[in-house]
Amino acid sequence: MSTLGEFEPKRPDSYDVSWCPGCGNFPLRDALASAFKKLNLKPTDIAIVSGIGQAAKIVHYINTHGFHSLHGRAIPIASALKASNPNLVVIAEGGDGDMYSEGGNHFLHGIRRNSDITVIIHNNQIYGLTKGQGSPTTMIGQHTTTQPFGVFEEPLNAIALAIVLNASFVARAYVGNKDYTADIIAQAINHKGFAVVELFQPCVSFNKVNTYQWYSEHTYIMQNHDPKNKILALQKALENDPMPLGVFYINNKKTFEENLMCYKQDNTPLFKRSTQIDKIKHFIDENF
Ligand SMILES: Cc1ncc(C[n+]2csc(CCOP(=O)(O)OP(=O)(O)O)c2C)c(N)n1
Ligand code: SF4
Repeated sequence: MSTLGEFEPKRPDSYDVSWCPGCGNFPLRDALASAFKKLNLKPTDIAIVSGIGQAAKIVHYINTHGFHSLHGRAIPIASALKASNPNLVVIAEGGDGDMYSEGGNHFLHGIRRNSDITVIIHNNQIYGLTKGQGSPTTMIGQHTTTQPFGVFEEPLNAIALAIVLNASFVARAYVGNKDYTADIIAQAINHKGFAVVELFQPCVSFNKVNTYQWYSEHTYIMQNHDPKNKILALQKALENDPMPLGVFYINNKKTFEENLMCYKQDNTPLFKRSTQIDKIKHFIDENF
């Protein structure tokens, strides 16, 4: 049995967490650790890859393997990690800016590739780390540091987008409900394929509109929803107010790793195989 304590970061007592008091990243981190415990995972079973931003700092605040990478680049790095070691539980994390803007391209093509990874988006509907600019999910009309007259661009509906792209697993939760969030994360990790999990995560410092109370009043948990029905999933994803929470869509299909030629006859993880440097050198000498 694993315990929650195992996921506490191994740091001296004086170590400071730089998230603001009350930030929604705290309950999100607790829910993540609870999901690991629920699945009886050990810290060394898991690798979290993050981009850049407040959300992306999570790798420092939870005890697993961690890779704090570049803005918007968590998904390709996580995909490579999973391809190299399919036995690891691989999670990519970042904010709504990181995943949908700077990393938007990787979000689209990651869904198409279908690596067996879980992608967790901390959606606070604002750029937190850089102090409150409008992000791809900021609501129309909201006044921000860079949109003082109000946002006029259409917010991105990433849940609907993921469903349209035939993502393997698409879910959403709100971190104000930690147990439910932990349950959704656990389902996503258990799912074989690219699992998109968008988590509403209040930013108490720079988003004074989408507060804890706002999310409580503007979301609801879907009951008796059939996640195998794509049209129904899309209909649910298009509901604006209140916004549904739960597993919208499940589409079981072969993963990237299952499709890779190198694993067809030999399931030894790539990172354990010897590098045949002479063959590579010979190939380059012969062909270039
Ligand atoms: C390529 C690049 N563009 C911009 C930045 C500056 N930058 C750092 S974090 C960030 C926004 C992060 O917002 P989000 O991903 O929503 O995460 P949050 O901080 O809200 O958790 C930006 C624009 C950067 N580091 N690299
Ligand atoms: S700025 Fe917002 S997202 Fe960042 S730590 Fe503070 S409350 Fe959290």
